Amino acid sequence: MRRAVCPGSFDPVTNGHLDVFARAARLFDEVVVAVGVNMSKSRLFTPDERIAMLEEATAGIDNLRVAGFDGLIVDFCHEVGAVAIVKGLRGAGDYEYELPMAQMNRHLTEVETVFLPGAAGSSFVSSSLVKEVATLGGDVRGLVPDAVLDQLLERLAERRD
Ligand code: COD
Repeated sequence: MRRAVCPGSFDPVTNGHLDVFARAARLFDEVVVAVGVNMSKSRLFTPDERIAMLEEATAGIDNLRVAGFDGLIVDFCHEVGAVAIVKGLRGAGDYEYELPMAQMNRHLTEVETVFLPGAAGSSFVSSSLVKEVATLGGDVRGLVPDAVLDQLLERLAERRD
């Protein structure tokens, strides 16, 4: 069984993330989407809310499950028996950010990182930009699953009240 982990904050999950999950699920026997904390980012949704949104959005992928994790991603990989971390690369900026993490994770363990190029149609999409545009009243339909869009607009409305 070749198992891979797709880690991220997913605050919230976007269609760019979902594209990476679907492709990882075709390459590996099982994919675990791991919801973690990025200490340099502020969050809009709790880990439980993000996990629930991911579970709904990935329900159609049979060999994928969603879990939360604390601590080092390589420790989580060992816990679930994963041989690889799969990440999407949208461009040079992602590569600069991701390469040292991949090298550090390889330094710490034997876990490899596999990079998948972001799909041309969704490489401009990030959770941060989706939140910023939606906060300022822009239309982010089609960039996140419909159920996520509803929860995003609801959360932003609560924050405005
Ligand atoms: N298309 C393709 N890929 C995309 C897209 C898109 N449109 N949007 C995002 N991605 C990719 C990102 O490049 C990233 O690889 C992944 O999806 C997740 O993105 P985010 O933004 O949800 O997640 P991050 O980058 O905030 O997550 C960071 C982690 C939580 C994974 C990281 O901080 C981590 O591993 N933390 C655990 C602690 C640890 O082990 N630290 C040491 C690391 S060496």
